[in-house]
Parts: sequence; structure tokens; C-alpha cells
Amino acid sequence: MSILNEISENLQMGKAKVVKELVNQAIAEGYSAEAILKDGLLLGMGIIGEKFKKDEVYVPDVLIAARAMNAGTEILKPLLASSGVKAAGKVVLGTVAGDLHDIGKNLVRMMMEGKGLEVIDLGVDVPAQKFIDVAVQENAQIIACSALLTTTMGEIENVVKAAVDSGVRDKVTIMIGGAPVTQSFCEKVGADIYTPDAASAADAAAKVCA
Ligand code: B1M
Repeated sequence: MSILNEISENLQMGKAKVVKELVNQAIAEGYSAEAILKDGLLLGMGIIGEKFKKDEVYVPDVLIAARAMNAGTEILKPLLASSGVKAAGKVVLGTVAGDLHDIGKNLVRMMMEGKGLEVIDLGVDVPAQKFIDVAVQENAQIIACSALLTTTMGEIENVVKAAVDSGVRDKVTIMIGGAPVTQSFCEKVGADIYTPDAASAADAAAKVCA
């Protein structure tokens, strides 16, 4: 079995310590951070997601797999930092209210930091108004919202409305993403930029702040 498959297998079993060791070993063997992320960690998380859908694994299994995923991505963090032109700017990032998924958000943070952006990470379950209050307080150019559930993606519209109601809609760029989110949803709720993955979110944010 290749080391990337071993990472995927151990992530699915929630063995965070082994995943950490294997990620370090893969780096030492010369695998790129992108390959370790895509063909090891994300592969394993995708399989867990499919099993979760079919009721073959349950919330605790997914939680320990998510912990192993985060342990692996933390090691990759400095390596995922892009070597491109560094942007200067501030982003307020979070997962919307009612939503506890943070792996994708954490990847977005890492990639944006890799572009030289300062990211204020509000965590998960962030109320719409909090995005606005912190962006105003910190004079951030971008509000970035992640949503993973069809039942929570509607919260993004509340963030846009809160920006309008607070009189700052023309001062911030609202970026959105997450598995159920699409370009047409972005247009429908009046957000500014939809990107499908963390790397393109970082590229787009860097352009906004350039
Ligand atoms: Co949940 N969950 N979950 N879950 N979970 C999904 C999302 C689900 C698709 C599983 C399934 O049924 N197949 C399903 C949603 C169905 C739907 O809404 N249509 C689901 C469900 C139903 C639930 C619960 C309701 C289950 C329950 O309790 N019965 C519950 C909800 C809790 C809540 O949030 N209130 C729940 C709970 C959980 C756990 C807590 C157990 C755990 C989260 C742990 C954590 O995040 N720390 C969990 C997990 C891990 C998943 C799956 C398996 C994996 C998600 C993930 O991290 N993927 C997921 C199934 C799946 O996606 N295959 C599932 C890896 C991550 C890198 O991808 O977050 O999509 P993702 O990020 C991507 C892009 O979307 C994008 O970039 C990343 C890639 O580069 N992106 C952005 C994300 N944010 C972005 C922001 C941007 C731009 C791009 O700009 C700002």
C-alpha cells in the first residue's frame, strides 16, 4: 500500500497520531503537500463522508476522522503557503450560524495565510452580525463565509443582509464557499465571490486585496 493510501486508511480509523507520523514521513519521502492533502487526507475524508451518508459510520467516527484530518493539515500548513506574490489585507472568516463543520474553513485559512493575508478566524457557528461587527472593528476588506449544510447555507444571505443593514455593504467583499454552495446561489443571495475550493478562495482574496 502506498503511503498516501496509508494516510487515508488511518484517517478513516481516526488514528491522529499515526496520520501525523505518516504525513511527516511522506514529506520526508518527497511527496508534495498538495498530493498528501488531495490523495491522502481528502481521499480518506471523502470515503468517510460516503460511509456516513450510507449509515455505515456514525457521528463519533466522523469526528475522530476529522480530528485526524486536522492533525494532518496542521503539519502541511507551512508547506501549503504559496510562493506567489504576497498580498496585504485582512479577512474575517468563519463557518455560518448553526454549522459546526470547520475542516474546509481551516483549509481556507491556511491557504489565505499562505498568500500573506491576515485572517481573523471566528470559528464555527458564527452569527451573521458577528461577521459584520468584527469586520468593521478590524477594518477588514473581506468577509469569508463557509457553509456545509443545505440547512445552514441560507445563513449566508443573513450575512449579506446584516452588511446592508449596518451600512457597510459597499466596504466589504463577501466571499462564500462550502460543499452545497454554488455560483448561482452566490448571485441569488447577493454575495460577491464564490469559489469551489480553498486554493481558489485564497487566489481570489489575494486579488481583492492586491
Ligand atoms: Co457533517 N455533513 N454533519 N459532520 N459532514 C456533511 C457535510 C454531509 C454532506 C454528510 C453526508 O450526509 N454525506 C451532510 C450534509 C448534508 C446536507 O446538508 N445536504 C452532513 C450532515 C447531515 C451532518 C449532521 C447534520 C449529521 C447529524 O448530526 N445527523 C451534523 C451537523 C452538525 C452541525 O454542523 N450543526 C454533522 C456533523 C458532522 C461532524 C461534527 C461529525 C463532522 C464535522 C467535524 C469538523 O468539521 N470538525 C462532520 C463531517 C466531517 C462531515 C463530512 C464527512 C466531511 C466534511 C469535510 O470536512 N470535508 C461531510 C461529507 C462530505 O463532505 N463528504 C459531512 C473535507 C473538507 C476539506 O471539505 O468542508 O467541503 P469542505 O471544504 C471544501 C470546499 O467545500 C471548499 O474548500 C474545501 C476544499 O478545498 N470550502 C470553501 C469550504 N468552505 C469554503 C469557503 C470559501 C471557499 C471554499 O470561501 C469563503
